[in-house]
Amino acid sequence: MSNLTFTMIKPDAVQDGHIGAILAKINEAGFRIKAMKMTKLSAEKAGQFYEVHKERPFYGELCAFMSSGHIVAAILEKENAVADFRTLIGATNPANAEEGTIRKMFARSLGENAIHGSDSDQNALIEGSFFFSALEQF
Ligand code: IDP
Ligand code: MG
Repeated sequence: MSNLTFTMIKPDAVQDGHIGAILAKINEAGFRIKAMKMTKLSAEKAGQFYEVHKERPFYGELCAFMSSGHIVAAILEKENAVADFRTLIGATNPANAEEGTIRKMFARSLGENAIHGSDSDQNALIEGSFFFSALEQF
């Protein structure tokens, strides 16, 4: 099992001024930041990142949203990183997310839900290398 996951603070949470509060929760939960940058996805790059969802009805909306503003991308390290981070961020729809989770606290809606977390060890590596070269990982 890998001890890495990948996250993005999404454009809604960046625009709403939640970068600091979200990073504090990530730190408090025991994750170490292995790589981090603020950047902006083109619509094409967002489409590549979310290619796995391209047949879903919300794909166009998702790519437009994810390229609408700045994001903060990071690789995080912790024992059991993927599962523990999914617990920390909460359900995809903030209406269904547990109290105290990042999505419950900071998301606007199902689509604009504040934060991404990888769903498997394999995807964590693929997603991390989408944003960061080996030289940018510490
Ligand atoms: P996840 O981010 O919790 O893993 P996924 O099912 O992988 O959820 O969906 C990826 C992203 O697509 C979600 O985080 C959300 O931003 C968006 N999304 C998912 N379902 C919908 C929907 O029904 N309408 C609009 N956007 C959605
Ligand atoms: Mg997902």
